[in-house]
Amino acid sequence: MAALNRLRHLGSVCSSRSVCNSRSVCTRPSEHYRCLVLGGGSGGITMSSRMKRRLGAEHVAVVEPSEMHYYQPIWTLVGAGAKTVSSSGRSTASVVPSGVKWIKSRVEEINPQKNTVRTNDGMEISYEYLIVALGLQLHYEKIKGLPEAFEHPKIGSNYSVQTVEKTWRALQDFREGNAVFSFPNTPVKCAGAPQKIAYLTDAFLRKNGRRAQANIVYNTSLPVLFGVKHYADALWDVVKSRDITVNLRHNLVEVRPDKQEAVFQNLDHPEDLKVIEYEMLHVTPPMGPSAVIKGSSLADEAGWLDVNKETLQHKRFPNVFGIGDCTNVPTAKTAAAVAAQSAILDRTIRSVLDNRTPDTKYDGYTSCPLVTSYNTVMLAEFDFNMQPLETFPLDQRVERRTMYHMKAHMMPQLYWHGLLKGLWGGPEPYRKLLHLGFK
Ligand code: FAD
Ligand code: UQ1
Repeated sequence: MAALNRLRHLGSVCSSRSVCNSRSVCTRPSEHYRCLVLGGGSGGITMSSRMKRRLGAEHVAVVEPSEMHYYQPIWTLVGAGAKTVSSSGRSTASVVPSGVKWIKSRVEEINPQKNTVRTNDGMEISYEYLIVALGLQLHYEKIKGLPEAFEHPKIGSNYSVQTVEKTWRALQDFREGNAVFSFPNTPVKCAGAPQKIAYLTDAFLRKNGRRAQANIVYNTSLPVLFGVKHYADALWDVVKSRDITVNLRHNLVEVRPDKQEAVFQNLDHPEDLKVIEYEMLHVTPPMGPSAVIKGSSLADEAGWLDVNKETLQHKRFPNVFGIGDCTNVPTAKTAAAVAAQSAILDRTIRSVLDNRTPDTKYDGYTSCPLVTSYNTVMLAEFDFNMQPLETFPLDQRVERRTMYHMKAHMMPQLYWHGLLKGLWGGPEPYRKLLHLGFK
């Protein structure tokens, strides 16, 4: 139940930092930093490290309410039993760069006209430069029956730390019937993850001699299997060879855990509702912009942080910048994109500090290691135009063991010791080097 409440109230952490004098007059402490970073996830910690190098640790603060920082990309493997959830987390205290101030609060309001931010415990923090890295919000509650249905067995979701182990439980308990996977009708982070767990389920059931008793169904709201045709074509071969049923334009709208039923709406014929009985259900929740950004003048019409897609500088407030899932940068939302964006944003901010117009040009680099079994990955890498932008001079549509090794063993090290320390800005230099002499 505690886990459920956390899912319902992602964000209602509350404490009081008010200072009261002897006459019980309460004042709200205020602080000022040259650079204030909102959110201590992948983008926030990475930029805190880079800003510490640029400005000095004492001039940087990061606002983040969570005690723990998670490496979310590994949750795909946690849901399939190949990694433990504990291996995905470290304390926030250990990842905030030394000397940088960690403000353990939740941002409630951003006021870019006054260059201030207000937190849930009543602090007002002013800044010279603001970096917004608040990620996105999960909306399990937008599916009827959720999040309560997570109290029941046979249902899980790799998208939250509270539910990822439930996917593994459901997979182990699978005996006979439908294994059903969903993809919502909203932007999502790591758009490959909803289908990766379907491939891992296939591989697990084959390994355990139960595949013949299973009907694997991947229902996606999208009109395509994957947004980049180059990889989508190869993925269609994968689903065919694994005997996975794919239904496009099918959106999960209700879960009935008592009957083990999932209800999907056909988005092309909204009156058409299909009920499917499940033996295992993996839910990818609807996602949306951070409520704090949506409620501020920093948002675009849809609620995402409104930045220039090449420089990552805010379109109306030149001392405000954004990185990662919270922005309206039109590329797939991934940690790989955060890596490439961090190098760009560092250069943009250097230009602003030097009083020069930023001339940085982010190309939209993003990557999705498509796990297709317990030892293979198809490494998708692409740009704003949904064109492949591949690091290795190989046909990356091929499922490879080396790429699985990279995803499962090398990427976590690169994340904790490279990206978060501000030392990894994406593979562009290596791509250029490796493609010397190739077309
Ligand atoms: P986050 O890392 O989510 O950080 C946002 C931070 O903001 C959080 O720490 C949060 O607590 C904090 N916050 C939120 N609201 C407030 C507030 N009001 N005040 C203060 N702080 C707040 N990416 C890849 O590159 N490759 C992959 O293979 C991959 N697989 C994935 C698989 C899964 C199952 C998932 C869930 C994600 C995957 N990703 C992958 C995506 C990747 O994890 C995200 O794109 C990345 O973490 C985005 O970084 P971010 O800083 O924008 O957001
Ligand atoms: C990457 O840079 C990155 O960020 C650390 C990821 O997130 C976990 C990735 O999944 C990938 C694939 C990259 C890109 C790196 C290489 C070496 C292709």
